[in-house]
Amino acid sequence: PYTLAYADRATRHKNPAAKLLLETIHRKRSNLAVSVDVTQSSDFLAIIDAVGPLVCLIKTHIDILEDFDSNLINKLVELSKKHDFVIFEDRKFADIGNTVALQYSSGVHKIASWSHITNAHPVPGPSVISGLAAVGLPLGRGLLLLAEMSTKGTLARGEYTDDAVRMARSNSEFVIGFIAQRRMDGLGLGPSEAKLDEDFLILTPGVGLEVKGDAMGQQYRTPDEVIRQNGCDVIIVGRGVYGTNLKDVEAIRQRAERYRQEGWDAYLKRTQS
Ligand code: UP6
Repeated sequence: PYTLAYADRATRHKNPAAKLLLETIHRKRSNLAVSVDVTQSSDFLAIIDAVGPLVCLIKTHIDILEDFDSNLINKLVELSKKHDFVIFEDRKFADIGNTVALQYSSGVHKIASWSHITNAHPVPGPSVISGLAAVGLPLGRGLLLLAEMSTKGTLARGEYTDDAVRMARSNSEFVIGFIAQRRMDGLGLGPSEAKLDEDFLILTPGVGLEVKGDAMGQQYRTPDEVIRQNGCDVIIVGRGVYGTNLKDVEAIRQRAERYRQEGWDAYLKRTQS
C-alpha cells in the first residue's frame, strides 16, 4: 500500500497549492472534498458554511449558479479563510492554450483570481497545460489532469491515462496531480517506483455510501474502496453529502462528518497496515 503520510508530503511539496492542500488535510484530519453543485447562491453559501469545518477542500462548478455575482466570490473566499479549506473550481478546461488562458483569467468568473486548484482534460495535448500555466503559475495555483473519469463508458482509460501521466511528469511545477479512480502504480506513482522529487495528488470523484450510481452514468464507490484499496488521496462527494433537501443543513453537516470519518479511517488503515 501507499504509506506516505500527508504531513510528510506537505513539507516536501514545492507547489504552493498542493502544499496548502496537504497541510490542510493533515491539520483538519480530513481528506473529504465536498462538491457543492447547487444553482442558488444562498444554498451554496449555507452548505459551505455548514460543511466547511469538516473538509479539506470545497469543489465548485461556478458556472451553474443562476445568481452569480462577484460578491459571491468575496463570500466564498471569506468562508475559505474562516473554515480553513482550499478551493477547487472544477472547470475541466479542454481547448487550445490561448483560449483556456482567457477562460481561466477572464470572463465573469475570473477563476484564476480565487481558485487555488483547477483541472483540465488532457485531450488537447501539452498546450492546454502551458496555456493555463501562463496564468496560474505566477499566482501559485495548481492544476489537476483528468486521467480517468468515474462515468460508465469513459474514454479516459488505457493509453490515454498513461499519456496523461507523461504530460503531468513533463510539467510537474504546475500539474500537482490527477482526477482519477486509483493511484496509477504501474506508472510510477506507487511507493516503489515513485521518484523522490515527484508527488502527484489523486483526487477522486464518484464516491457514495448509499447508492452505486445515478440514472446518468455516474458510478459510486465507498471511501474505503477509494482511499484504502485504491490509494487515492482525497474523496470528492457531492449529492452523497448535500442530498435532496438543501435547507436541512444539519443533516448535510452530519453526512459530511460521516464521510470525513470514513475517509480518514480508510487513510489510517492504509498507512498503518
Ligand atoms: N466529477 C465526477 N466524475 C469525474 C469527474 N468529475 O463525478 O470523473 C464531478 C462532477 C460532480 C462531482 O462534475 O461535480 O464530481 C460528483 O458529484 P456527485 O457526488 O453528486 O455524483
